[in-house]
Amino acid sequence: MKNENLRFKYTIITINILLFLFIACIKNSTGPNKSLNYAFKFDGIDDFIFVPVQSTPLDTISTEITIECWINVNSYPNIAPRILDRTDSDRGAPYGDRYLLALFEPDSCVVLNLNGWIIKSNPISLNEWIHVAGTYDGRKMKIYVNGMLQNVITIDTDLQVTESDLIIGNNSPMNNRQFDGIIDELHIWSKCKTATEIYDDINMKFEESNPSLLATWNFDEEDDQIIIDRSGNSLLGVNGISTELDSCDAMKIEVELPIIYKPYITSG
Ligand SMILES: [Ca+2]
Ligand SMILES: [Ca+2]
Repeated sequence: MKNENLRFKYTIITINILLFLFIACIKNSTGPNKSLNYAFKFDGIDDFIFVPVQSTPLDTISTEITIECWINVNSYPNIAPRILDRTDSDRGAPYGDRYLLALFEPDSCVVLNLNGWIIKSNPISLNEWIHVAGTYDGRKMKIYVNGMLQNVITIDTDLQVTESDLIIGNNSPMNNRQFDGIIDELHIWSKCKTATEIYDDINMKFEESNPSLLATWNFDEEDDQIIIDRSGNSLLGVNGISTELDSCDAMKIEVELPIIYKPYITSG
């Protein structure tokens, strides 16, 4: 009788252990895999990603725009390292600058440039992740860092369609605005996002979720030569000179993006 009780006890314990292991296994297989986030590291020398965008939905941008992404800046190899650049080189600066998001070395800040109109953020830190966003509603340009409004200027310009392609991490064809650092989760919207939307979306990944989302490159695909746009507009990018390995390839690396704590959003 005593042996039977003991056997019963051990059977119950074994079943509990197996049940625990089974549940742990299921949780593990269905839970979020935090390690699967990839970004591109640009060497500040000649790296770039080229995205052919002429005659694509990006040309529908006319009065409103939002450009946002995560960056981790290592250094300033030149006066204005490009995060994203779509310029019309035929028209010459500053009017050829249709839209771009860049760093500005003399002030150690981020700038949004629309048709030569420039708005600057406060100084940013090197070697830490920051989320940056630039918006335009047809009248006001705004720039945000980590969901905080940094600056507002009132301008009067339409965003002209330009016959040029888009470069991430550099300009083209001059190759003198190289970015030294990491870029991730880059989105272009045909609407002016509000401060609340920018903050709320900081940690979001988008996939064909919004008709005003014209391009979204999260760089999470395994391939490091063809860059996938997940907006539904199929704005595919090429890493470097070609889809072969080359010296201008940005390096795909695994990163963990930070969570922003205690947001402070200023309305403006
Ligand atoms: Ca990513
Ligand atoms: Ca390549």
